[in-house]
Amino acid sequence: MEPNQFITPSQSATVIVGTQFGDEGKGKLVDYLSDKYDIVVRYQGGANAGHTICFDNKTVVLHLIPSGIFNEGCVCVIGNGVVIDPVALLEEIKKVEELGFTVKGRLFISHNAHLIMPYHKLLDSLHETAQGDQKIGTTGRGIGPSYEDKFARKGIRVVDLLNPQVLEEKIRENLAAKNKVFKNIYEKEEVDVEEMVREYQEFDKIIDPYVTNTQLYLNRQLREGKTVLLEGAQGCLLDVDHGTYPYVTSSNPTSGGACTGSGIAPNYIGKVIGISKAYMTRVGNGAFPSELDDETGEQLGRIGHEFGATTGRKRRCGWIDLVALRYSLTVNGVTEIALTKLDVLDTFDEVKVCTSYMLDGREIHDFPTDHPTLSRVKPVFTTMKGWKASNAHARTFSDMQPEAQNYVTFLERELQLPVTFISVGPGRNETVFR
Ligand code: 2SA
Ligand code: GDP
Ligand code: MG
Repeated sequence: MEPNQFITPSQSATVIVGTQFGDEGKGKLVDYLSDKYDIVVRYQGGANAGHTICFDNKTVVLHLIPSGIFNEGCVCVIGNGVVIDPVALLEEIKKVEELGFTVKGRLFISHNAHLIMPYHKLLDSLHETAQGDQKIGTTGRGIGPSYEDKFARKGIRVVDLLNPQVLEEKIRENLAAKNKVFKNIYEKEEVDVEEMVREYQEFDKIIDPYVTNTQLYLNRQLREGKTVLLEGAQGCLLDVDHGTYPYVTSSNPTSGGACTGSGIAPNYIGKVIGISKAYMTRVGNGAFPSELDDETGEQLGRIGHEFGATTGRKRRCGWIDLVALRYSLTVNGVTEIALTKLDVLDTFDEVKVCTSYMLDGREIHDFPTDHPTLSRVKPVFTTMKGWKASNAHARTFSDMQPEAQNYVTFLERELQLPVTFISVGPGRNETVFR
């Protein structure tokens, strides 16, 4: 082979990663950017995610299907790193089709993705109840127990749905073990194995048209010059390795997870867009240094409609935390920032930014990832003048209120990265693109 025939990876894959505790507005950003990409891929998590997209006076929440599905020119892929509840997936396919969009031929599911079975959801809720005050505050969608089985090498995968015999064996084997737990530990009734085998064998023909070897498909498409957008779920601070463990989800939302969860080779990744709210929220338990347990926090939640897109739970609110963000930008190799929900700050007299923490009388600038230490830090805030006016109609940076511009440039200076996308409302067009 001549040297000029060697293949140079194109770096035409972009990752969108949540830099906080999730719900930064990934659905909106992915939907907005998807017309610039050929393929959109979900790479981790499952139906715990709730990604909201607002277009044509409609608000749609997606849990599993990538947020590029409302752009007909875009192919969507659910990667091997996602845990799929087939019942939830089929419901979602139906919902998207009812909205008038084509799904067949545009959605591909990795044959290697693991399944969420009904016993995973049951275990999720039993574990949580048993933990009492120490509970994680999961979404109850069976995420943790499904990933547990994956890593214990007992999981049932999408490909198994296509082989009735293998599927039956795996269900029997898994349920025999789980039923012991239900009966002996939780004193619950056993789950009926025959019924589950019958129910899950029926997915075979329905799911078959969507299943493919997505690892090979994606790498081949990239090699042929196609562009790929990787859509993270949750956020860096919920990452099982890099987040506020144990108050995390059971996967890797960080940009590294984009490769393991899709099979895309790392040298295809060019940009990593880190998405952050102009303030901060968390749903579920765990430390949150810049949390506002007062009327200001309530106000942020009220104006920002901060309720879980999957469970409807109230989200905790606080000011933006640059200690956490700097850590997150580093761990993810973020190359540019997308700032969302700036409009939520429109009515505040002043806006605060957490720039460091106090720990045992010392000022620190590095984010402690061990939870007991993080729980003890106290935020140090810089106060900025609010803009007290709407930016909803701004489409360029210069259209924005001067104090809002100041806020953005302050963040850029502190974080040493450009803010290239500013969202000033939930709608597709309510966006300043720089
Ligand atoms: P799980 O269910 O095992 O992944 O829960 C573990 C922790 O991860 C958090 N988590 C989330 N945090 C923010 N948003 C998520 N999606 C939904 C949304 C949440 C909802 O879009 O609003 O509706 O409640 C999400 N998914 C998981 C979870 O709260 C636990 O802290
Ligand atoms: P995701 O999980 O990161 O996709 O975010 P969610 O959909 O869970 O939560 C984000 C919420 O904020 C959704 O209700 C969006 O419609 C909404 N949203 C996104 N961007 C903006 C914005 O710039 N302003 C306002 N007011 N709402 C926004
Ligand atoms: Mg969400």
